Amino acid sequence: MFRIHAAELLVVRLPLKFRFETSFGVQTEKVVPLLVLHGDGVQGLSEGTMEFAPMYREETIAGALHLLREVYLPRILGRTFANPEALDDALGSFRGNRMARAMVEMAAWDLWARMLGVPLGTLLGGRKDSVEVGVSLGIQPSEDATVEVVRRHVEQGYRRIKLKIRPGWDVQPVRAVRAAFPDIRLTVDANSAYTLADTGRLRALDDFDLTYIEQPLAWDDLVDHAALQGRLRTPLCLDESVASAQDARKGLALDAGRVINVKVARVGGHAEARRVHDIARAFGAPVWCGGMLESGVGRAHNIHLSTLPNFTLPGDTSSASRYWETDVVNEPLEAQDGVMPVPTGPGIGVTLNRDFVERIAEVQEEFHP
Ligand code: OSB
Ligand code: MG
Repeated sequence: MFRIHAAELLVVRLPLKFRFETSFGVQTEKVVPLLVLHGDGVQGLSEGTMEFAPMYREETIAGALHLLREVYLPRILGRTFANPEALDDALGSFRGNRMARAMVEMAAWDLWARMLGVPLGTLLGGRKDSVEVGVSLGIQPSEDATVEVVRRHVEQGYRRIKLKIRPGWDVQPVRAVRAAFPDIRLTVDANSAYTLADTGRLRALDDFDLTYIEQPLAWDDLVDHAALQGRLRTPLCLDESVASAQDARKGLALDAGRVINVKVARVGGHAEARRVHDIARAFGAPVWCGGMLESGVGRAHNIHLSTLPNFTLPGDTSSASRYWETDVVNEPLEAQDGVMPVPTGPGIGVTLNRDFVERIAEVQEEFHP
C-alpha cells in the first residue's frame, strides 16, 4: 500500500545538442513536464512525452497540465492505493490522454518500487542488468552527411541504426548507408509520412535488408498497414498506431506489422506496456523500447521497462549525453558499446537535480489533498 501525500509539477525546457529533423519537421529543444509524487518518505518521478503541438499523437503539454491539475491529481491526492495498478480505480474511466495518465502511473511505479527497495525493472518482472541500444538519427542534408553521422554512431558501438525518412528522402540515404555498412542492423522510421499510393517506393526498400520499416502509414491506421505488409518482404514495425494492448493485438492479428515499438507513455504506463509486451510475445513478435527524446527521468523508466524478456531488439534509449549538455537527473545514463547499464538502486535509480531543475523551471507547482 502506498499513500500519495502531495505532488509537484515542474516544466523545463532543454536545448537539444543536435537538430532533429523528421517527417514532422525540425526539433531543436525539448519541453519536459516532470511529475513528483510524494509518498511515505519516498518520492516517485515521471516525465511527460506529449508535445507543445500535437505532431506525433494528439496529446499536448497544455492539455496534460490541465488534466493533471484539474482532473487526475485531485482524484489521487491523499488517497491510499494497494499498488500502481490500483490507480485504474481512480483514473481508469477517463478516455484517451494516455501520456498524461502515464505521468501519474509511471511516478506511482517509481514510488512503489522505491518503497519496496527494488529496482523498477525487477518489480516489472525484468531480469537484465543492461539492455542493448541503438540510435535514432534525424534527416541529414545530404547522403554524405548521413553516412558520416551513421559512421560516428557505429563507431560508438550502437547496436542498431534507425534513419528517419520521408517521401523524397528514403531510398537514396538507405542505399548510401547500406553500401558503406553492409552488415549493420539498419531500420527506417517514416512517422506516418506515406500512404498506400507510395507502395512502390516502400517496396524498393525491400532490397536493403532492413530489420523493419517503422510506421510508414497513418498514425491511427491498422488496415492500410496490413495491406502494405502483404506487399512487402520487410517487416513493418508499429509505433504511433499502438496506444494500447488491444491495439497491439489487433495490429498483430491483422498482420499490420510484425514488430512493435513500445513507448511506455504512449500506451498509458508500465502496466499497459507490459501487456503490449506479453501480447506481442504470444504472437511471436519482438518488441523494442522507443524514445521521445526523454530527459533522464523518462530515459531511466524506458531502460527499466526494456529489461523484460521480449525486448529482443535494441531500443532507442541512447546515451543521455547525446541529447543534452545538462540533464535533469544527477546520474549519467551512458551506453558503452551499445549496451546501457540498468541503473541500480530502488525505483528508476536516478534522482532529480533539484538545483538545476528549479533554476530553469518555467512551471513549478505543488498540490496537496
Ligand atoms: O517516432 O520514434 C519516433 C522522437 C520523437 C517522436 C517520435 C519518435 C522519436 C524518435 C527519437 O525516433 C528516439 C529518441 O532518440 O528518443
Ligand atoms: Mg517512431
